[in-house]
Amino acid sequence: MKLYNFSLAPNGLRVLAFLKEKKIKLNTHEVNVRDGEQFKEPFKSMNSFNCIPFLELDDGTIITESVSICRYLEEEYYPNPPLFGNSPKQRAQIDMWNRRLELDCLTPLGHALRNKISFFCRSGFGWY
Ligand SMILES: N[C@@H](CCC(=O)N[C@@H](CS)C(=O)NCC(=O)O)C(=O)O
Repeated sequence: MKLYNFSLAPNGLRVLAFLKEKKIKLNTHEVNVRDGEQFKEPFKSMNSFNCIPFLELDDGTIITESVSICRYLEEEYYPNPPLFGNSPKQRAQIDMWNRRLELDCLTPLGHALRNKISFFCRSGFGWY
């Protein structure tokens, strides 16, 4: 199993914070998204969304999305401490805050940065 990540990227940091909290050491490969490595092989064939983080399982399965990666690791290998909740109520509350953070905060912020800040446009993050 190998994690493809860029430790300076916000979603990469989400996974790194999760790993640190759980004291998990994973085989990791840095993909420098500032240099556009996500658009080059072998990464673009591994993850057609051209972004990090993504997790490659031993059977070749690719899991993208930071929260899905963390959830998989917790459920399959590292249940303690349980960071996704212990009961239906806790799981619902954790899911609720994750969705609020992503839909109302991170996504609009990401679009604004990508399209308005020249640094991100120049470095290949821009969509236009
Ligand atoms: N929803 C995805 C977002 C992934 C994402 O936007 N990753 C950024 C780094 S934080 C990326 O790889 N950007 C490169 C690009 O857009 O070209 C997740 O949580 O994993």
